[in-house]
Amino acid sequence: NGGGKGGRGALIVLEGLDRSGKSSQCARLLSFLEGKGCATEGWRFPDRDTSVGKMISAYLANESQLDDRTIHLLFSANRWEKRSLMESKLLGGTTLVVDRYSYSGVAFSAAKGLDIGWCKAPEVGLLAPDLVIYLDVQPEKAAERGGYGGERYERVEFQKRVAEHYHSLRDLTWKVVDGSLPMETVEEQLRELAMNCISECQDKHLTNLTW
Ligand code: NYM
Ligand code: MG
Repeated sequence: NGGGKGGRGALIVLEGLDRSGKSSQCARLLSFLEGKGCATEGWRFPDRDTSVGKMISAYLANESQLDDRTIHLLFSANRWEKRSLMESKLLGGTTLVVDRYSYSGVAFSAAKGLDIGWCKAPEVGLLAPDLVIYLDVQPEKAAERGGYGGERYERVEFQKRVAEHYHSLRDLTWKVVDGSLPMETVEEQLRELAMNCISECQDKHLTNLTW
């Protein structure tokens, strides 16, 4: 834990549209923190390795059809099934860099027209992040980057609605980083945010998402 003895790890979440650069930045941040001697793991949601995650993955690949509320609850269940491991890692001093979390859950489902309050409800009681970094990229710009893999939701019109919902979820604790800046600039900003967060959260208790 960055040299601090006995402190807990930080729960650091990266959010953003598809093709906003989250996954690359998570990987870069992870190797930076490891290089600093900080106990760190990279996580992502959906975690496609669990049995729930496999159902989600099949849905996203259009290999199965599921009712909108059903898939919403599966995404949430996929976080719940990792909650206790997440808590023990953090309490054991490991910082987690997480690619997507509850905010993806709410923003993507609400973009389909589901009620926001209904979407938030199953997330209550999951661990609250110490830091949420939103990689801000215009939907059109993200689409231009190419590499939408043809999964469900990977259409610019849909991503625009997701962006609006992300916008309404932002609160004072979010750090918005301009994801259209050069990769190295974004990387530098993330390093600083993460290092500050890790040192500050040492004396803070873990809390739950309330919403
Ligand atoms: N997604 C992700 C949701 O709709 N709800 C969620 O709770 C989460 C975590 O899954 N388009 C969507 C956002 C993405 C898709 O994620 C797959 P990724 O990071 O592209 O593997
Ligand atoms: Mg994707």
